[in-house]
Amino acid sequence: MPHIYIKMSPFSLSILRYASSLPTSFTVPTATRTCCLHRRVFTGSHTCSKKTFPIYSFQQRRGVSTALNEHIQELSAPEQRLLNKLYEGLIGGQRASLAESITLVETQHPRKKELAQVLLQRVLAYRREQESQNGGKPVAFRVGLSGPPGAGKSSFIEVVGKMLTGRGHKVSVLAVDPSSCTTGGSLMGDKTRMTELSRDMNAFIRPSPTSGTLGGVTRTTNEAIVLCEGAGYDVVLVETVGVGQSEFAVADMVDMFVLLIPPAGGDELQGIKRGIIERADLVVVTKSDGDLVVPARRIQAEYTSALKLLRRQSKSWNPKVVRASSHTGEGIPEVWAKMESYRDAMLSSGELQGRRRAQHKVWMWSLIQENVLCHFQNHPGVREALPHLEERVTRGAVSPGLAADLLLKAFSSS
Ligand SMILES: Nc1nc2c(ncn2[C@@H]2O[C@H](COP(=O)(O)OP(=O)(O)OP(=O)(O)O)[C@@H](O)[C@H]2O)c(=O)[nH]1
Ligand SMILES: [Mg+2]
Repeated sequence: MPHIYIKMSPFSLSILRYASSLPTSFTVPTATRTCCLHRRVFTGSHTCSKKTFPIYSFQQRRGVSTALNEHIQELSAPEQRLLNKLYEGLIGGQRASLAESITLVETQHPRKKELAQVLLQRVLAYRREQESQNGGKPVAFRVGLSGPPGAGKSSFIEVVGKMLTGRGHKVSVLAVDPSSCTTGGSLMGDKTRMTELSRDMNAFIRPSPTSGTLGGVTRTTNEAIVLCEGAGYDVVLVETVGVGQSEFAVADMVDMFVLLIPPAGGDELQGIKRGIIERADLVVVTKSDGDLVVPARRIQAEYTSALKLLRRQSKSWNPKVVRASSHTGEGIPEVWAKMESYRDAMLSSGELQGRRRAQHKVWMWSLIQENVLCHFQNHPGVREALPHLEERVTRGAVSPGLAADLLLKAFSSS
């Protein structure tokens, strides 16, 4: 059934994207197998057992490992050269190579997508090596920053970023823009607002990709984080507006999640979801300067008591509420000091490493969900039956449960 093989190729590749970071005792045969294949491409090591794909059998045609092996051997000489050039440039810390590599992971082009995965596997292997040299601890610190539109996120990142590069850090800033998924437009004009940081040679700013679903944008952000770390950026800041689901997606890809809140009236704060306050490791009340100091203090007190009522997320850290002003710089070093103490506490308790491991699983499942749903919606049988069934469900002529069963049956019958 060649058509299934073709359909499964990107699917299996997506699932296996992160496979090589799994422990060697991991027992999903496909994951282990592709991991081996990818490693073999770059290191020439490892032989793999040839098992069949656990769900879909390709025995009639050939095993998946052979198919993927072919896929990798198909890399042409120019493709090999491109990947080598990108990899060497990237780990050498060249910004142009990093930018080009991120463009590659953002691409919709099927072949380039495959090349991106090969590059990513290699960067992951390099990063794992660095981590093991660092006593198994992550070498970079990932911080997610979210808050309502206009909360002062970009201004805060600009000031903190400048301070950090001044202290010898290499800082990268990535944006997850929920508006890019629906309108193709940009809700956050980030690059323009970080004028100084964007000129800093030790900073790398990457605005959000301008198209795709939230799933797609978050996938590429996860991958861009890996690439930034490979390029030697030891602080990765991810900005997102507190609209839609993007802030939850960001909370699932960082070591520390920071909520920025402006000293505004009650109505504006209504929009902040309770669920996201629960995820915050730190709340920063922004714009604490001039006339805004008094409301900023009030908001700080309100959030401090609100946080006390929430369930603790971590054994080694209690979420805190601090005030800062990006305009005067007041409170900025203190905010970073809090972030560092969070990182130190979480690293020494091992919680940070545990969180990253759990995030790998979340990441894997979100890829699976995205891919499976895509396959489902594009399945000829489903596409044929869907309009009719949807119409009947809307009319109440068929129960949603029955319609779902029928569609799933259509999907699995061929
Ligand atoms: N008074 C004062 N104003 C600030 C401060 N930080 C930011 N602002 C102002 O708040 C407005 C929004 O700032 P941004 O940094 O762009 O906010 P943002 O949260 O990144 O905005 P979006 O990305 O559009 O959601 C701008 O007009 C800033 O000048 C501050 O510390 N004090
Ligand atoms: Mg912004």
